[in-house]
Amino acid sequence: MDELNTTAEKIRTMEIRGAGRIAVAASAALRDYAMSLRALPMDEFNIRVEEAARTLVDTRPTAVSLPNAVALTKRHTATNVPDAIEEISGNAERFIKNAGEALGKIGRIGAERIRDGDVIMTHCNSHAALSIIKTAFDQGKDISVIATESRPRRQGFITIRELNDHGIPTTLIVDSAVRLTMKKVDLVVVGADSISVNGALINKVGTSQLALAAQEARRNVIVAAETYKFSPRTLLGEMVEIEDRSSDEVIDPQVLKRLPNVKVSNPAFDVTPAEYIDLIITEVGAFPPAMAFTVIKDYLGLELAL
Ligand code: RI2
Repeated sequence: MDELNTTAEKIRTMEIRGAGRIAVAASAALRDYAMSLRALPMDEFNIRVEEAARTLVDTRPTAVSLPNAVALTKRHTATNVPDAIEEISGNAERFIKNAGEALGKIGRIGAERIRDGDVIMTHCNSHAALSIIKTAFDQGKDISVIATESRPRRQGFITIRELNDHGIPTTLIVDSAVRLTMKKVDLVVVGADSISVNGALINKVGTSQLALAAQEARRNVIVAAETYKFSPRTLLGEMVEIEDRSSDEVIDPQVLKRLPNVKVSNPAFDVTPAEYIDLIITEVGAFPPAMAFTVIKDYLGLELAL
């Protein structure tokens, strides 16, 4: 369980981050852990796999990619341990391969929506959103990007480094400059941590401000999301939990200690209603948010809701 706990800790502390990456890391960790349980009797094996699955899922509450990846990896119909390990390993290999290929497909499908000369605003650091932007650039389109800083953890700095290394002209802005800067933007491209059955997007806090400003300025908002970022449990009325992270990410704890009347709230995500989203680009096609149910039913399976 040591290695699995190490992965869980890296996800919790965000050493491994991004909804897609945590899903892939969790799937691999569960596979490796299951393989280490070869000597156990079947019922003990199942109990340990369930415990490990819970440990991974409990690390971060918002990105549904994590429970989806764990559920898709752990399921098996075997009656003996070697067969169960084989099924789980196969599930993990499939999930990890599909997740990798999905990024390329999203890039190609999404790039169709980018025109020559477009100025694209993005928020935080999304591999799926960047795949669209990089693909459009690689197709020879003359594009540039406005990237938000994305406080408090400043994942925007990861984004500007990646864009810089790709040779894409990029402007960094602070989060509060989003509305003012929207005038210069042609469209917004962001990633997703979860998409609920009503087509609402749950993504890095501040995303809904980009969407509001885009709506006001009549700019399109495109979401880049693998199908495993759709939330089957929202079908049962479950709400996506918004992760509240430590105040240490926002303010020096020593400074806060000297301010007895001040507390810090640090929600890591926010919700953008479907009305603010024009298109969701997945690896199986581009969907309006109203088709979220179809994506869940046809590409994830309704049994994941249970
Ligand atoms: P990809 C990230 O969450 C951001 O909110 C980003 O938009 C989303 O995951 C999707 O990222 P965090 O882990 O899977 O930084 O597209 O909290 O890389």
